[in-house]
This record gives sequence, structure tokens and C-alpha cells, in this order.
Amino acid sequence: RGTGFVAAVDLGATSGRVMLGHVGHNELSVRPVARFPNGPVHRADGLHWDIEALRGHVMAGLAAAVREEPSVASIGVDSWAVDYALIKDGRMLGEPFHYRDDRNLAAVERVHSLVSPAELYAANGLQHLPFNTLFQFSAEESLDADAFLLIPDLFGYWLTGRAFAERTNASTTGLLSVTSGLWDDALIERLGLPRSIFPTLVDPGTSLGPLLPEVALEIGAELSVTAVGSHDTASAVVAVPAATDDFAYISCGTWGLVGVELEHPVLTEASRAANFTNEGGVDGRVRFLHNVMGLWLLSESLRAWGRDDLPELLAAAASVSGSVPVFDANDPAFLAPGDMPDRIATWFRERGIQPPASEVEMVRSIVESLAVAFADAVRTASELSGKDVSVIHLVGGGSQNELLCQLTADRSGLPVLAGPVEATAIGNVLVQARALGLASGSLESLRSLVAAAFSPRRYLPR
Ligand code: ADP
Ligand code: LRH
Repeated sequence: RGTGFVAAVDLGATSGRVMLGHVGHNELSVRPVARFPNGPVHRADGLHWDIEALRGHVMAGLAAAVREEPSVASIGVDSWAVDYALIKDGRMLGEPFHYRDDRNLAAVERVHSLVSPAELYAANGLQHLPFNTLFQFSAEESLDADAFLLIPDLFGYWLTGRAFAERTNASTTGLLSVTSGLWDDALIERLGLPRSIFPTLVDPGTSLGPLLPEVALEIGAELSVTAVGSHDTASAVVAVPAATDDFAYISCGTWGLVGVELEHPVLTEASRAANFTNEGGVDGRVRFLHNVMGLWLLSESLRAWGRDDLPELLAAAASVSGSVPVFDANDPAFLAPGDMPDRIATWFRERGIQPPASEVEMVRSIVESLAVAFADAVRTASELSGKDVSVIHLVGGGSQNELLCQLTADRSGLPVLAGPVEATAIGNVLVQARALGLASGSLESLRSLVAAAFSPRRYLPR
């Protein structure tokens, strides 16, 4: 077995990047080639993603990757979940909607009038999120299309001309059976959705084929595209540097995805009531987790204040001496963009609580509230699944937030191991590398490669 390079395209809801990964026997490194901002854009008919801008950044990033490492062998794409484009006659029908658009609210009622929440949970195992793809479908004026493609699959289509649905991300649509891992034909029919738009499912590690000739020309090399855990959270969980089995993870970026990895789904009424999800992981594992609102609360607050000095603000928040009030970071009131500090202050006032007095205290309150929600979700994941948890791995951009890591350790009473920052891209790289024969073995052996290359930082509860 030799060593080789692969390119990982990782599109987060806050930023995207193209990374070069180098993998070989006992060897793993990644380096960024391109980074670009991402976020919701307001259009006349609602919130969207600027998908053409993302496409431009991805193509330019891949061309840069090839210039840096002409021997790069494969490309893998992951992104945030649930959102999609409709394709007809080879063309995209409009810009994909952003999951934070409010068109989904009425659609939820329509879907629930056809299939009850309990029946949905038994079928798809998903926590209720108003933007799960099945609700978005119900909000569409028309589904007259040849296919729907989730965002990473859309990039796969642009790169190779082939339309597939990668299974980990397909599991977030609400239309994949949690028991069979196949499209749920009965549910699709009950919801009156056109079965013909559902692409063929593929697993992470499957070759999606060579680049289209015109794309190979644009990028500067003839590469192949490999399916990865194309749901960003699935890729992040691959790259948790766990040394033992008794870990919980927090994939901490725009969202905080908090849970444990299981072999089988938990579909109990208690788990549904706690709004825990059973998403599909790489190698058929189950990502049993809960969505916590995440660093969106912080980035939207900075945007409202017109500030971009996050590290300084966090340092100041760490030295706040008095206690600050804590809010429910899971409250759906915080889902939409805009006026975040106002909405948090309103949350407090509605409950007769004095809101934080300054921007620094607000930052402290957000970080404390996230830590409380993280600790709760870890405890609940363990209780509901029966899995012992003795350590929390916190990965993603949020692992750079020392205050958040320390407070999560304090509130949970468990050690927090922080990093890697780029877990998602690393998981993307590793699944490609294994498919190419540059790495081998189970997720556990891939994780030991991560632990050796990216030694996590340890926070002990105080
Ligand atoms: P996503 O993949 O969802 O776009 P990331 O994993 O890239 O998100 O994480 C982005 C978040 O990381 C930012 O919102 C910010 O809160 C946090 N972050 C980025 N840089 C720093 C830093 N230097 N210190 C603390 N937090 C940081
Ligand atoms: C994180 C994420 C999360 C989903 C949300 C839509 O980026 O993929 O796992 O719930 O975005």
C-alpha cells in the first residue's frame, strides 16, 4: 500500500473549504487549499443558498488543489444536510432553498395530517426538525422533475454527470427507512410524492465515476469522484479521535450535533419525546444524536453587532466574574436569521429574567447556554441508548472555543477532548483514502490514525 493525495470539498453552513489530504500507512495530514464564506441569502421568494457562488469556489478550489498536487487521485464532497435541488432535463430548477426559510412551517402540518409524528418516527427514526426534506417537499409548488439531488449529490452530478443519493445524507430526508436503509416506498406513496425523483442510493466509499471531460479540463486533471459520508456530520463522526468505545461526540459548528454512535437505532417513545434522531453513519453505524442550535447563536449575534472579533470577545467573556442567566438553546425561536441578541433578550424578558447587560455578558450567556444544552444532550443520549459515556469528543470549528470546551466539561462532569477543528474534511479524506486502498480497516482503525495525527486538547471538569 502506498501513499496518496485526495481532495475533500466540505461545505458548512457558515463556510466552505477545499482541503488536500495525504494518507498512507500510519500517515494522515490535511491542508487547506481554499476557504470561502457561506450563509443564507435573501431572495424575493425567501431564503436560499447562493449555489452558483459555491460552485465557482469549489471549481476554483479543486483547480488549485490539482496545481498544488498534480497526483491527487479523487474528490469527495460533503455538506450540510436536508437541502436539495430539483433537476429536470439536466438543469437545476431554481436555486436551492435554505433550511432556515419559513416555508416549512405550514408544510409540517400538512405532512402530520397525512402521517402522525409517531408513525413518522417509527418509519424514519428522525427527530422532528421542521426543515427535514419531507416537509420541504410538501412546501414545493411542484415536484415535476427528473430527480431531486441533495447538495453533495448535486456537486457529484455537476462533476460526473451521474445522479445518485449518498445514503448517510439520504437518511436526513425523512424518506429513508430507518430499518431497511432503502427509500421508504410506502411513506413516499402516502405523502403523494413522485417516486421517480428519488435517485439510486449509494454507500460511502462507492466510486461515482470519472469527471466529465469539460470538468476535467476546467480542473486540470482527470480524477474520479468518490462518495464519502456526504452528510457533513457523518464525516465528522468518522474523524472523532476516540481511543475507546465509551465516548459521546459533539460536532460543533453552525449546529451542535450531540450524541453517540450505535449499531442499532433507538426508536422508543422516550427517544422520540426527547427529540433524538437516528441518522445513518458510515459503515452502517447509527448516529444517535440531538441537534442543539450551536454556534449559529454566536455568529448571528456578532453579525447583528457588526463585530468580527470573536477570539477577543470570547476572551472577555471568559473573565466575566458574576453569574449570567442561561436560556434554552434548543428553542425554535432562534432558528431564523436576524436580530439574534434581541431575540435572546426577549426570551429572558418573557420569563421575567433580566437579560445580559452587555455584549460580553451576552456572549457568556450564549456559551453557558450551549454548554448546558450539550451536557443535557450527552446525558440523555446515554440514558436513552444505554451506552456508557466516560469522555466527550468535541470536534469542528467550535473546538477552538476554549470557554465552550471548559464549560461543557464543567456542566457535564466529563472530560472534554477538543479537536480536530477540521474533523469533517478529515472524515471525508479518510473514507476516500480507504476506498482507494490508501488506508484500511474499521472506523476504529481510521480513528486511531486521527488520534495519532491530531492529538486532542483535554479539558477536565472543574
Ligand atoms: P460549519 O462547518 O457549520 O460551517 P465550522 O465547523 O467551520 O462550521 O465552525 C464555525 C464556527 O467555529 C464559527 O461559527 C465560530 O464560532 C467557531 N470558530 C471559528 N474560529 C474560531 C476561533 N478562532 N475561536 C473560537 N471559535 C472559532
Ligand atoms: C450540520 C448539519 C446538521 C443538520 C443541519 C441541517 O451542518 O448537517 O447535521 O441537521 O446541518
